[in-house]
Amino acid sequence: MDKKCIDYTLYLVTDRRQMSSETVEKSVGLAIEGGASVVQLREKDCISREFYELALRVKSITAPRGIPLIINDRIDICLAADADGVHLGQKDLPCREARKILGSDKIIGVSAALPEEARQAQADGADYLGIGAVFATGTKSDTRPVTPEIIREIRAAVTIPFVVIGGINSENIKQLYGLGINGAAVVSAVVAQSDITAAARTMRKAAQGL
Ligand code: TZP
Ligand code: MG
Repeated sequence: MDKKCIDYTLYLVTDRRQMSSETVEKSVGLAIEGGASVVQLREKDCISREFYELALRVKSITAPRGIPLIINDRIDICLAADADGVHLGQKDLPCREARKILGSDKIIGVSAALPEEARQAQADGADYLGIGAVFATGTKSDTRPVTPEIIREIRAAVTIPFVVIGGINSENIKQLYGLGINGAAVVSAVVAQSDITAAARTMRKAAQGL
């Protein structure tokens, strides 16, 4: 996986509580078919053994298709399953410590809602940022609002790619065009839809306008 060539256009985040398919693997496969270009496995209530085994099953879908697999929060699961990277929030291990553990090849993404957090993440070796919440979302409760003005400031503050996240759909994303965003990270706009492939296709087309 060449970290420098990752296509962040449609960054799918999983959520088993919202998905319309029977398994996480199935929603991931259907979303990739519709154009998801990165997959983040996000499990909030999962024992370690299950998370690990699920990561292996999801990797068997993503890896042959050349799609990067990012593990939410868990550096240990990333290493054990040999996933492509991790995504860390501001309350998770600091990026610079994660980089020491993971080495230079793994992808590290960091959530940021302020230019200073974005700057710090880049200085600490982050490969990309997740910026949000840009719109109201029912998927995550403890979000901080990010305005287009803040997105502009973050774009000016860092050179690494970033995706936006939070309540994004194929209509409201148009309000974010022209801000230098590299991709859209979505949960409900894809995995909660009855036709996951069609939803991903529509979302991808909209995200290509960013
Ligand atoms: N981080 C910030 S908002 C969010 C996360 C994980 C949830 C995004 O979910 P949705 O359904 O796309 O609003
Ligand atoms: Mg986290």
